[in-house]
This record gives sequence, C-alpha cells and structure tokens, in this order.
Amino acid sequence: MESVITESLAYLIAEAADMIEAAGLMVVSTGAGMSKESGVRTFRGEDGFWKEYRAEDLASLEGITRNPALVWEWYGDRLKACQELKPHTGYYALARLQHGKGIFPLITQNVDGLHQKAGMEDVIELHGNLRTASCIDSCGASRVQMTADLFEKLPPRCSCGSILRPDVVLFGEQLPEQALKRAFRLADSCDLMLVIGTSMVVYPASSLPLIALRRGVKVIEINPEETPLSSLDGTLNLRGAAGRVLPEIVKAVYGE
Ligand code: BJW
Ligand code: ZN
Repeated sequence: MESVITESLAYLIAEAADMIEAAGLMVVSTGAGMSKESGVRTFRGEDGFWKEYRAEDLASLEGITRNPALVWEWYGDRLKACQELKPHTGYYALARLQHGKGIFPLITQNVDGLHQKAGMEDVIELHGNLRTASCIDSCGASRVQMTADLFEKLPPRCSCGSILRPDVVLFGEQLPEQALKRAFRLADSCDLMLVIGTSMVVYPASSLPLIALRRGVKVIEINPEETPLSSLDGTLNLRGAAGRVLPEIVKAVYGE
C-alpha cells in the first residue's frame, strides 16, 4: 500500500486542493477503505472480511435466516470494534474541510458511524447503520438499540419471537429511499465528487461517480488500489491511503 507522499502524488494533491477550493457543491462518497486505518477491516481484498466467509453467508437475508447465530456473531464483533475504534487523522481532515468550506454532504456506504464521531455533519448513510436492529418479519415492534445485552444469547429475538436483523442494507435489499434519492440528486447536481476507499463494485453506490462524470464533472479518487473508476476520463487518481492523503489536502488548502 502507498503510504509515503511521493513527489508525483504531492503534485496531484495540490491539483486536487485547487479543485476543492474552486468547487461550489462538493460531494464526498466513502467506503470501507476510509475506515481501514482506524482498524476496521474492509470487505474485499487481502485482509477483507470475505476472505474467510462467502459474502452471501453473512450479508444477505438468506444468510441470516440460514445461520443467524453466525451472522449475529459477526455483527457483534464489528459493533464492538466500531464502538472502541477512533476516527483517524483522515477523518478529522475531512471534518476540517467540511467546516472550513461550508457543510457539504457526505454519502457513505459504511455503517460504523466514524464520520459522525469525527464531528461531521450531513452524513447520508446508504447502507444503514449498526445503531439499531429490527424484526426480520416486520411485525411492527419498535426498533431495538444494538447494545451489548443483545448479544448475550444468539441470535437475538424480537418480542414476537422472530429473529432480529441489524438495520443495515443486505444484498438484494433496497437502500433507504430518502437517502438514495438524495444521493442520486447530489450526483446529478454537484460540481465535484471526492470518492474515498471503495472498490466500486457494489451497486447503486458505485453508480454515483459515474453520474457525475457523465455530466463532465471531475471526480477525485483516493484509494491505494486501482478500481473500475480509476481509468475513466475525468477521474483524478490520488493513489494513497485516506489517512495520509486527506491531511495533505487540508494542508494544501489551508496551509496548516
Ligand atoms: C483504502 C484504504 C485506505 C483500502 N484508504 N482506501 C449484478 C450486477 C450488478 C449489480 C448486481 C448484480 N447482482 C446484484 C446486484 C446488486 C447488488 C450488487 O451491487 N452486487 C454486486 C456485488 C455485484 N446490490 C445490491 O443488492 C444493493 N441493493 C440493490 O441494488 O437493490 C436493488 C436490487 C434489488 C434486488 C436485485 C437487484 C437490485 C444492496 C447492496 C448492499 C451492500 N451491503 C453491504 C453490507 C452492508 C452492511 C454491513 O456493513 O455489514 O455493504 S456489502 C459490503 O459492500 C458493504 C459495503 O458498504 C459494500 C461496499 O464495499 P466497499 O465499501 O467498496 O468496500 P470494499 O472492501 O469492497 O473496498 C475497500 C476499498 O478500500 C478497496 O478499493 C481498497 O483498495 C480501499 N482501501 N485501504 C483508502 N487506507
Ligand atoms: Zn417481530
């Protein structure tokens, strides 16, 4: 992984900083790689979650129905990790940009709540969150807070006796309607999009930068690895880790 700021990367960071300063409506879109330096594992890749499990066994309704205890054990581990972990310097750099530039919307596929922990506002959670769980059979009972006691006997159950499911978006499920509508509207109206730490393989989040590019809007990608977005016309590739690159962008914008 790229962890040093080479001369060529520093040049591209300066270019990105100019674009950010000039942009009217900037939108940021983040994925699991944003949290990697805080200690949250990504989904795909060398040390991704899904090296050990099949995606459909963990992040699908069939998976949770077939093996609820395994899925809940996985979410329990992740919830614990997310509660203990802290935002890294890249998170605070984004928050600094947001407060310096005027609040821009931040669309995230992440469920870990780290953007909010770093003090960011207007966070649009496309894939839900780890704060609550609800009845898998939609019996009408209220949502339940995801607290430690939920994990004492797995799988946790709703008051109706059915299994609970975390309020995240599983494969094959629709995304939260208002969040998705807003994300599409923003992709269709922004002047600049910053895409950080996503492999760009999960639809519909992956289509957002494509909508912006199709309008001739530039996209800045921060990712140590190449993605399907990297080679598209209009993408500026900052090939590095979010925790290294974002503070450098802030330095270039504010000189601090
Ligand atoms: C760093 C870094 C550092 C590392 N700094 N970067 C066939 C074709 C096209 C689409 C479909 C299809 N079949 C089905 C679909 C639709 C499906 C889909 O897209 N599937 C594809 C996988 C093929 N999508 C859906 O089902 C969605 N719903 C939907 O489309 O509804 C309509 C519909 C319904 C029915 C049928 C068809 C359509 C729902 C998607 C829900 C995704 N859910 C998950 C779990 C959420 C809950 C949880 O967190 O547990 O969301 S899956 C998982 O993937 C999670 C993530 O949010 C999501 C995206 O992953 P992300 O963030 O990109 O992470 P990684 O690990 O993939 O990548 C990390 C990146 O970081 C890498 O690039 C690294 O290089 C980089 N990185 N270190 C910066 N330091
Ligand atoms: Zn119920």
